[in-house]
Parts: sequence; C-alpha cells; structure tokens
Amino acid sequence: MENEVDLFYRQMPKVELHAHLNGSVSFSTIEKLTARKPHLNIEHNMTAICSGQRRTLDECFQVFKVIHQLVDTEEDILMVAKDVIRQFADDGVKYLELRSTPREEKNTGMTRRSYVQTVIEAISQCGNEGLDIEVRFLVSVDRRHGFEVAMETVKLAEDFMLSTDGLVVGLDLSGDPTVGHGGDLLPALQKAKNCGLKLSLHMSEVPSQVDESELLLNIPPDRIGHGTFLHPEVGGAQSLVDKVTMNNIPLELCLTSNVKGQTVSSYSNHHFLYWYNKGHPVVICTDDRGVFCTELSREYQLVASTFGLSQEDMWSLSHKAIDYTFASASLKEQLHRRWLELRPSLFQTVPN
Ligand code: 6MZ
Repeated sequence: MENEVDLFYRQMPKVELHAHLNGSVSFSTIEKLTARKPHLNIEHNMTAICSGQRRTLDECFQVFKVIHQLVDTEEDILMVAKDVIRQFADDGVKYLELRSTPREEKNTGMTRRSYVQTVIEAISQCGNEGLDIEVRFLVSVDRRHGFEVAMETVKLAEDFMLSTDGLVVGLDLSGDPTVGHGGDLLPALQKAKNCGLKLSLHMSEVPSQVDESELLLNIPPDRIGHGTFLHPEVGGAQSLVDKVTMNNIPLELCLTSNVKGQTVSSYSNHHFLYWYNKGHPVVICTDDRGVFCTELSREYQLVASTFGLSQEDMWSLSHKAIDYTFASASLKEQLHRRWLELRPSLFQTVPN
C-alpha cells in the first residue's frame, strides 16, 4: 500500500531527462523477454541490482550486456520502449526524454537505422494510446565504439531529427566512462551541435577525468550527465566548476544509480547538495530505473528525506526542470501551464 508521501511524489508532475532505454526495463518486461528467449537462461539477479545491493560500475556495465542479449530484435525494442514509456507515465512523468544507443545485430538483421525507427514507432504508438506523457528521443553515442561509429550515429540522429518533426531532439554521450577518451569524439559532438542537435554529455562520472571534461565543456554541452567528480573537493577542478556555472549548464543527477554503482559513497554524500546549495540548475533523474530498481518518484522522495527538503522545495525542483528540457518553446509553455493546473490538487490549497 502506498503511504501519503509515496502518493504525493507519484502524483507530482515530473520531467525525466536522463533515462537509458535498456537500463529502464522493468522486472515484468524482463519476464516477457526471458519467456521469449528461455535458451539464454537469464535470471532476474543478472538484470537488476536490487534493494541493499551494490556493484562496481564495471559490474553495472556487465548487466547492460545481459539485457542487450535479451533485447536484440525490432520486436523486442518496440515492446521494451512501449512498456518503459507506459511505466514512466504511471509514475507521474509528464515529459520524458528517452535515450538509447542504436545497435546493429547481425544475427537478427536489426540495423542502427531500424533500431531508431522502431523507438520512434513506439513513441508514436504510445501517443496514439492517449497516454498522459510527451516523449522525445536522444540518440546515444557509446564512447566504447570509437570515432567512426560516433560519426555514423550523429548522421543518423540528424536524419531522424529532420524526418520526425522534432521527436529526435538531441545526442547523448554515454557508455563505460573508463573506456576510451571523450576527446577523440569531439569532432562528432561538434558536428551534432552544429546541425542543431542538443547535447547531453556524461562527464566526470568517475575520478581523474579533468582533461576530458575540460575538452567537453569547451563545446559546450547543453546538459551534463552525472558530473560526479567535477568540483575540486572530490578531485575535480575549479576551472571545470567555473565553466559549468558560467554557461549555466544543468546537471542530470541520478542518486540511486551513483550509490549502487559506488561512485558516490552514500545518499548524503551525493553531489546534489554541492550544486543545489550554489543555486545551480539540477534535475533529478533515474538513469536506469530497471537496473537500479527505482522510480523517479522515489528519487524525489529520497532527495527530500536525505537533504531535509520540503514538498514545496521538491515541487520547485520539478517545475524548474521544464526549462532544462530540449522541448520546443511552445511545449515548455504548455508544460508550465500543466504544472500550475495540477498544483492545487496536489497541495490541496489555492496556488499563490
Ligand atoms: C554511462 C550508461 C550508464 O543505450 O542500450 N549507460 N553510460 N554511465 C551509466 N551509469 C550507470 N547507464 C547506462 O541503454 C544501455 C546503455 O546506456 C549506457 C551504456 O552505454 C549502456 O550500454 P541503451 O538503451
């Protein structure tokens, strides 16, 4: 049974800006996938890190490999993307920017292009179901795959941005941060920016990436994923903080992911507080809600209880996040109106 606080955060309208498709697959969807592919012998503890468990970041990346084995056809992608969108809608998310890495699977004939096409199809089918959620897509570049694939992915993202009437809004740089150097991908990222794609870049997710972060911040990106080790207190650099603050670049913060992946030692030590206390734009996100067994409403609740923030403070965080989306100006305006309409029933008072 949901208590009042759970209900408040579920009902609070929210924006989700950092959600990897294959990391967001729920237990019930995994069950459908394992039923389709029993020969893989995949058990639930291989696809999720549940309550109380922690893994190294490296072990987290092994989990994605297992999920990728389960999701290797266009049919799988369609089901997974629709389930993920419906589950975010059930959790009170009104605007979702989903991201995913186009994957080629020689065995099943899936191509990077058909992969993106299928995610777009899932978004449009969910739109036709009348779900109360707007969805946009960020095409992900996996840093592990190097420059050639990055360039190909940017081209794909550009083509779909032009052909989908604004459903594809940007490019994400992600993947195992300990592999490869983001600097090698700069021309691809710059090309994406020049053609009008918004950039959300994973940055300083692990220590000792000051040089790489300097280069990436020079572009500069429109949002930063994690940014765990940017500030000097944790081995980053003041010059990085200065660039982030000067350009007012919002940070996408995913508390449970960072704690379970052990890049942050505890919720109370999370860098949320550093940036929040500065008054810098931050947005609370899930990263991989399936793998880390969380939900966006739960992440909001955790931030409130860990840092002693009120429901009003949390409302304000959720409301401000609209400005950090890659949505068009008119959609942002529409979302702002929606938030103000929903506010009285949430607080059961007359809005100011
Ligand atoms: C960096 C991450 C990530 O793209 O197949 N991904 N990249 N840091 C993280 N922190 C835990 N979590 C997920 O979704 C899975 C892929 O998202 C990226 C990785 O590249 C992973 O393979 P898609 O939908």
